Parts: sequence; C-alpha cells; structure tokens
Amino acid sequence: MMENVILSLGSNIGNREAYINKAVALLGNDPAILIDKASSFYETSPVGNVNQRAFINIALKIATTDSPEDLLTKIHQIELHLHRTRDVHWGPRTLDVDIIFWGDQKIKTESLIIPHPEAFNRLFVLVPTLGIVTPEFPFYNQIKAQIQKLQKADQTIQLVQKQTQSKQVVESAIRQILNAIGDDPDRPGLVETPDRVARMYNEIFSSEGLDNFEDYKLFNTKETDNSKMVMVKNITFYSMCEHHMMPFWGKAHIAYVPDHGKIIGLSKIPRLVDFVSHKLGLQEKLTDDIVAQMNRILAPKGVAVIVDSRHMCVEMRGVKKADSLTRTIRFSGVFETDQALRMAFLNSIGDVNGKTI
Ligand code: PH2
Ligand code: MG
Ligand code: MG
Repeated sequence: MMENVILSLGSNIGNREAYINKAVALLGNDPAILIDKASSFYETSPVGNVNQRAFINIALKIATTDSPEDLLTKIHQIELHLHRTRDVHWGPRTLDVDIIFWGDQKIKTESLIIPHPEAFNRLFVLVPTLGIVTPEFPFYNQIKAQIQKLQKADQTIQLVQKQTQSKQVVESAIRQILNAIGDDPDRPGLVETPDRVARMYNEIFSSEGLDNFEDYKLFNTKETDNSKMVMVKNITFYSMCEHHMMPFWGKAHIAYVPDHGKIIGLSKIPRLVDFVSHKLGLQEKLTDDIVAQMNRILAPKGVAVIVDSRHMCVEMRGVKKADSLTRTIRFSGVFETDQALRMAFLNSIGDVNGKTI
C-alpha cells in the first residue's frame, strides 16, 4: 500500500542547496519513489552540542512502494554517493536524509523508529513539514502545537528564498555595476541585461560548490591488454578565470590507461570537462582537477591531460597578446614513468609542437 512518507533533508557542508537538490533528484529518479511535494528551503541553527555551520533543511513528501527498510537502504546509498561521512556523531554533513513519518504508522525495526524519535523536538523538521502536509495529515495538530512551543526555545529557522534569492542578488549587483561604469541600467538596451546575466551565471557556474563529478557510469571489461591507452581528444570547453571573471576556452585532450579492466563511458569524459569548467577557476586548476577526478573515479594505471587555451584576460586587456596560447600538461602514474607511452600520447594528439586550437 502506498503511504505518504515524510523525509527530512539537511546539509551543512559545501554548496548546501546543491547537495539537497541533488538528493531530491536522485530520490526522484528511483522508479519506486514519487516526489509529491518539496518544502521551501530553510536555514537553521545547528541543533546539538557540536559547534558547526548552519544547516539548510527541507522536508519532502514522497509516495513509495518500498518497505521502510528498503527505502532506508536507498537513502544510505544516496548519502554515500553525495560523500556523507559519519566521522562525528551529529557533526557536519554534506547530506543527511531521515525518515520522519510513514503515514500514521508506528514502526520499530532494528535500524528504524518511525515517527522519528526526535521529530517533535526539532523546528528544522516540523516547520518544513507543516508547509507540505494538509490538515488531514494524522500528526498535523501535534506538529502545529509543538512548533508554537519550540519557537520559544533557542532553535532558529529562517526561510531561504530558493533560486530567486541568489538570482536577485546577481541581478541587483549587475545593476550596480552598470551604474558604476557610468551606464544607465534603465535604458532600453539594458533593462533585461541583469536578468540575462543572472541566468547565464546560473548556467556557466553550475558546478560552483560541487567538489566531485558524479554523472558517470563505469564498466568492467575483461582485462585483455592492460597497457592499452584510451584517449578522447579535442574536447572543447569554456570556462571563466577567477582572477578577472573573463572567459578562457580551448581544447582538452585526455588519456588514461585502465586498471583491472575498469573503464568509463566515453561520453562521460567530455561531461567531466564540462563539470570542471563550470566554475570560476584557472587553467592550471582545471587541468589538475581533470587528473584528480579521473584518478578518483577510475583509479587507472595513469592519466595524461593536455589543455590548450586562449585567455580573454590576456588577449583583451593587460598585455593584449592576441592568439597566444597557454598549454598545461599533467601526467600521472604510468605516464610519468613510461616515456614511450608519453610520446604515444603526444603523437596521437596529432600536434606535438604546435597548437591544437
Ligand atoms: N541534523 C542533525 C543535528 N543537528 N541541526 C539542524 N539545524 N539541522 C539538521 O539537519 C541537523 C541538526 C543530525 O542529523
Ligand atoms: Mg538527522
Ligand atoms: Mg540520518
């Protein structure tokens, strides 16, 4: 039987909103889970005796055909996938998902107590929950009464205007910049510019606050030839430099030598390049990031990366060296030790001496 299940999600490490959005997306992707309603986002003071950053909390109403135990297993997988660690009890976490209510049922298993035993002591659970349940919900009155009581306690909870908030901040900042450079943000050509820039930033900085590339699939192949190099070259990227917030763009060439037959879907390598470029950075950092992510995901025998890039901050301002090219090269593992392999990589880019863009 389908029950209305209430989950509480919390995050207080890194890009908190992004972790929560990602968790909601992962839950929603599961064929046995239907997301019925998500609450607003709330910034909440940390409850418990650990000195830590404020949390972002939301409540989620889902319908599921899973048993509570099966849902809990899936939740743990999602937490793990989003780098949840359990070092400090009640300590900071990238993501915590708790099952709060399961319809009006009382459930006790080895790993679960529902309703969540702390639910009625936590404003960060009750306030978001009240926003997504109707008065028919079995615990509605109890939730409401308890919120009244707890509001006198020392827990703080503040509504975050999700999305609109950061977008509005960017828009008003762009208006200020337009004014400051001596233009008029209200003239016809500029009235829609702040909105456009804010939407563009949302797109080109979509990886801000996210440390790890997650959108990949690995395959295990029969280990036939371990020295085989896999290479994807000419991957176009566009990024923004952190010194001037000006574009740098070019091509990345990436090779790796698999270990134990572990390989990654080829289309995921360009996606990885998109991931590392969609944040403020530097070409050096972007190159290192590609190597680090490849090593983390695949633990291959070695990785080779060449990035060739043009930098607006060099060409359009300052020294104004149009057409200059910056090349960064990083080798790890067998590419460091095996000169023949290194040469094979350089030769197969098709351009050892000159530029590739
Ligand atoms: N989670 C905890 C401990 N303390 N405090 C807030 N504000 N939000 C949380 O999600 C939270 C907490 C343990 O799960
Ligand atoms: Mg919790
Ligand atoms: Mg938990």
